[in-house]
Order: sequence, then C-alpha cells, then structure tokens
Amino acid sequence: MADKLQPGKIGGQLSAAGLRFGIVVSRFNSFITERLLSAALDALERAGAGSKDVDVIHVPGSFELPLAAKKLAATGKYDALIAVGCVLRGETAHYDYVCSETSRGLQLAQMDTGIPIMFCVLTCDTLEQAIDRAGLKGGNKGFDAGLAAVEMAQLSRKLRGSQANHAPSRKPRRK
Ligand code: INI
Repeated sequence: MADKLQPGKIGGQLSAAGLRFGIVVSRFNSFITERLLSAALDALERAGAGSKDVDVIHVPGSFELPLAAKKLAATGKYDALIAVGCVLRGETAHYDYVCSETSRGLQLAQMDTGIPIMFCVLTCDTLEQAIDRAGLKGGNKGFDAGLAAVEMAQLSRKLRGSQANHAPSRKPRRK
C-alpha cells in the first residue's frame, strides 16, 4: 500500500504583532457599522495589534468603500484591510445596486492591489437581521472579519515570500 500522502501546509497564524491594518467604515447605518467596527478592533487587539498599527477611515456609505479601500491599499502601508458596511433592503432596487457594486468593487480592489480586503458588509432584509449579526444571536461579523484580516495578512506575507523564491528571473527593463 502506498504511503499516506503528507502534503506541506501553508497557513496564516492568528498573530497581528508587527502587522498594519486599515479599516474603512461606512457611516450609513452607523448604529450597526460602529458595532461591527468595535468588534473588529477587539479582534485585532486580542491578536496583538497595537494602536499605532491600526487606522480607521470613515466614508459616507457602503458604495464608497471600494474606492477608499483601493486608495488605502495603494499606499503600501497596510498588510490587510477591513471594509465595514451595512446595506438594508428598502422598497426600491437601490439595495441591489449598492450591494452588487460594493462587493464587486471590493473584490476588484483586492485583486488589483494584492492587499487582502475583508468583506464585512452586512446585506440584510431587516434591521433585526443586521442587529443579530452585529453582536446578538449571530455573533459579530466584525470580530470574524478582524480575525480573517490577521490570517490573510500573515498568509499574504508567506505567499509573497514563496512567490519571490519561485518567480522566474526577469531582465531589468531598458529605460
Ligand atoms: N448605503 C449603505 O451603506 N447602506 C444602505 O442601506 C444604503 N441605502 O439603503 O441606501 C446606502 N446608501 C448610500 C450609498 O452607499 C452611497 O453612500 C450614496 O448612494 C452616495 O454615493
């Protein structure tokens, strides 16, 4: 019988020491988003992040999160970002546009920049559903996003290292 395969494993530790984080927060539905923000900060602090290593930036609504996140990522100052928002369904199609463009924009921003951006945007039919996910029955999605940011920041550092080791050597560009 063949030996049991024991693959190498690459993972991100839950230690935030020495890492820098940016949190972009929507002011719209701030009753919810400030609770998500508090929990994200709690997770980062518990994982060992220091005050000087975390910046918080507010934007008007969720629709503005992608551009702010992309600009923050482009500064090169951060190991991971967290985008915090809450979109509540209304009577019109506005909800659908805000949800789809916010999620699409955040995904594009992280793919374009290579900086992990956590999607901590609640998309709920009712305020009750949002409250449940911002510290009540459903836990707090901000805390989950904080831990995910630490893990992805660590993983990105490791993968960046292995990318450098395996990348084919390129000739320097002519000026
Ligand atoms: N922004 C939100 O973050 N949540 C919402 O529920 C919401 N609703 O329902 O309208 C919302 N709208 C504002 C939007 O994100 C922009 O800030 C605005 O359209 C200006 O660009």
